[in-house]
Amino acid sequence: MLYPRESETREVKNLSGIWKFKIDKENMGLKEEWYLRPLEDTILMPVPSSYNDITQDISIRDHIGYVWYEREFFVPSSWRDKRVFIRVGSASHYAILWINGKKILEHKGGFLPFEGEITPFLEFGKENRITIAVNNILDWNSLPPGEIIEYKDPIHPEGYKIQEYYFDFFNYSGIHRPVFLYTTPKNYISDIKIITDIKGRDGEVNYEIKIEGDKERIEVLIFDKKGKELCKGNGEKGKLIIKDAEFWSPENPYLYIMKVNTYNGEILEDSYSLDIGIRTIEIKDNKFLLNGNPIYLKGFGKHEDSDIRGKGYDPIIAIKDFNLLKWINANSFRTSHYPYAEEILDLADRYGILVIDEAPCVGMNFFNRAKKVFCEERVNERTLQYHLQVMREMIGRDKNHPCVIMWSIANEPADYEEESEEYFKRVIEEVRKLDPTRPITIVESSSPIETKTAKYVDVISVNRYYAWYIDMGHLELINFQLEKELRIWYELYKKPILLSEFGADTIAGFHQDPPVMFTEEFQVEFLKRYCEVLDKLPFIIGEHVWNFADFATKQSITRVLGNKKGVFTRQRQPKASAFYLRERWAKK
Ligand code: GCB
Repeated sequence: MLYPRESETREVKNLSGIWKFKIDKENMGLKEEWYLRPLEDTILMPVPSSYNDITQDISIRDHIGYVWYEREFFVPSSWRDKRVFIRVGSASHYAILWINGKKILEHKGGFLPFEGEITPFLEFGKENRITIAVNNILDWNSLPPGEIIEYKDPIHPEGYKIQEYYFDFFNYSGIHRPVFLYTTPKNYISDIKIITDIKGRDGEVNYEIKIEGDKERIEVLIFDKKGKELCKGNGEKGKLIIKDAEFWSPENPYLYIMKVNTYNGEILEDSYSLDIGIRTIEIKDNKFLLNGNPIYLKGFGKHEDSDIRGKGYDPIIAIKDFNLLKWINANSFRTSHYPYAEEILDLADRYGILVIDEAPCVGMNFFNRAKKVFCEERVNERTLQYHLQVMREMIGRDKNHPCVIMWSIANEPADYEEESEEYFKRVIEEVRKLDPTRPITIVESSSPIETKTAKYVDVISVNRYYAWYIDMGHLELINFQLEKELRIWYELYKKPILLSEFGADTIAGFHQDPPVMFTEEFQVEFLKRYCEVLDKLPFIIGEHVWNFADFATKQSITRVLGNKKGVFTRQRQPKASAFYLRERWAKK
């Protein structure tokens, strides 16, 4: 799927802004066909944003089920002979979209875009109405999974239910990413796939173009940053060589511009431009190679999360976060625990930050292992089919970003269960088919002996919390326990290992020396000891601290106003550990 971009032949209208909004308290909207006429009794709601923290109304924050969004938009008469598309960046977690009362689209999955053509349903030269119903319910066939628990006991009122989920971030809901209208000509470029390679000092760009409609003459051009044309090709498929190329890397995130033009005779029919980075990725001798050179990953697991906006995309927070990543000398992050807005990947391409792109497969695990996850009533064949669909959508969207260096297919699933093996084997097979160029990882909380999946991946990612969840406060055990376990991982699988999570909740401004849990001193000491171990082990390819910033979670006695493992506060101010990491990563 191509991101909406303007060109000689395309126009884009951003429908982000203030929409009308209504909570469907009794979940009656579909039955009462609210989409047929303008919504009544609405309040105002920004798009993109989560709706949960925008009002003072607790029933909106904690609503389970449908909410409705609506706005008018003007379609110029000049668009009459074009195709018009609507594209929603994401709506968490299930959405139905109507234009002027006609159903156009339905989409399941809260972290990936969906789009469709709306030309026949539009009034040209007039106002049109868009209605989107968004449902935030999670079940065992959604990703992430969840379940509605209805209490049937004397201490709860009859019919009382909650949305339960087993992942550690707040189930923010709403339209989280921008909504665009865009036009294309009748015959248009619907997809571009590129794979780059390096041959000596030259860069190779292999491209594949998909056209919807009549196949016209296709021309592919590559320009340097300054707009100088470097090479040119023809046809749907081909290879272009850039002589003496600049290769994309964190130190030099050089982006070329690839422009695809289609012609009807001599007349330009469609044109689409894409930023491309030339780089290679390879796992060799237990090293992660970028452009043939070993690279050590320094960075974080992140979240799309900030005050008031929740999971709503905000360029202000996005740029601040990239500035902080650069300031702290990080070179990478994982999109824990779902694919982030494509706008974020565009920025990572430009800032030279490497990204591990993670599927929204999180919370497939119970604390109580006696309760099975992979079974007919929970994660079953339907969940698997949906997981495969999500991988197709995610790779379809992100395949051309040079910043994306690895696919993570799940975070901490119950992969100690026998049935999980077949499930993830099939996910991995699908991902390899979709993209043979990038390595695959799965993020493990299972032990090296229990996991049924580690043998199938290229890089083993391990989340560990010694001295936090295990032997709480016992900093002195970290070196012994971590080193011992990491060596076992390596001995058993002989694969490179990323420590993908390690961290300690820390309340900014809490101090005690000698350190105790929750103080800034403890977080520094904790991270230092983990790093001492990592520095000793040659098969470690990187360290991602949990988490970049404090973030919201559901309410629980183990979370005080959310998860506080951030190296930055939720307002993006540094804790003491930020200065420690900054110094360490400057030298690493
Ligand atoms: C984990 C999870 C992450 C949690 C973190 C924690 O292992 O992957 O989502 O937030 O631990 O802080 O407990």
